[in-house]
Amino acid sequence: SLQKKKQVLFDHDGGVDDFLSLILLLYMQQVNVLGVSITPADCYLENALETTLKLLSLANKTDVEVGVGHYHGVNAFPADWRAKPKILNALPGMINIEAPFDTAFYADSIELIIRKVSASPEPVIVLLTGPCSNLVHALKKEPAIAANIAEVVWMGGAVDVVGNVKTYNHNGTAEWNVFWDPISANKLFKLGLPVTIVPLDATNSVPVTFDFLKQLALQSSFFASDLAGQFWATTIDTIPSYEYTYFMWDVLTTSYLAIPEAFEFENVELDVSPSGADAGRTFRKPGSGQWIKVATNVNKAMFYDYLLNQLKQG
Ligand code: AGV
Ligand code: CA
Repeated sequence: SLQKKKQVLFDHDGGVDDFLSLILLLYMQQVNVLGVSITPADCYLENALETTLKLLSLANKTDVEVGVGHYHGVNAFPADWRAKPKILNALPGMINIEAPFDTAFYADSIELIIRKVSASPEPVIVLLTGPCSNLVHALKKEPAIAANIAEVVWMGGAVDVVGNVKTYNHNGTAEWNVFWDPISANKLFKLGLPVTIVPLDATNSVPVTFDFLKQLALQSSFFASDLAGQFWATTIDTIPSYEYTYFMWDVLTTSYLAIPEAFEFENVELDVSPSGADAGRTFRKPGSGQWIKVATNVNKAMFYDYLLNQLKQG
């Protein structure tokens, strides 16, 4: 089409749905991926780098530069969650792809974000499917890049619903991406950037169901559908040990770039608790002037249809 492509910088944190988001993003017609940055939050950096490089290779997009984050948030993810995506690199569709995943070869995330946002002739959409630390640190180091950010799109928060953090000394009100580095999240909302969040309020309505996986399996002659089905299958053991269901958290957030019309939003003055028993809680704070565009609902049929269609690749 004649419409200009959206220039997107993607920072993910190596969870299974972060990689499903990367697959989706790499095949999105309306998007040009400027770079991919990894936050070592819901992953171990080496594994996540390897998976990222393999997926870029499979999509014939090895020209997309990758950056690695070295900052660690104050509230670590459980080690078994972080180790989980290691299995992705051993799947039949992934194991034989060469990927030089020595982290020393790759740019630091903060440097990558500053360089890519500064160099883009068009304002950039920064898509975050993990904590927001790399972006906030980049903005601190080089505040001028704010002028070339069109929108920050972030999977994070739980506004009017219960959070998903269940750990010691916490009251359960926070979502994990915010909780990992609540200080950066607190800063992000104070910067006056156009921020759109897709919180648990919206993602709770899109679980990864067996019905969806069965439909996906029926189109597994497409390579992307086959691979995505294998990725999702690796998440099944999280049921019901910690939470009842794995959700389309990051995948829904990424889909917003292509099907914004499927979403309902509310503009909310929002704040983040930086510490304490509710660290990482995203809460309404009228009068704060911290206006955030919050996804509150999604047209489920439109979303699942879009997803199934986009995975008909290869
Ligand atoms: O809180 C949702 C975020 C998303 O970015 N992540 C997973 C998604 O990538 C943390 C998370 C919450 N529950 C989880 C998570 C679970 N059961 N397993 C792994 N990660
Ligand atoms: Ca994630």
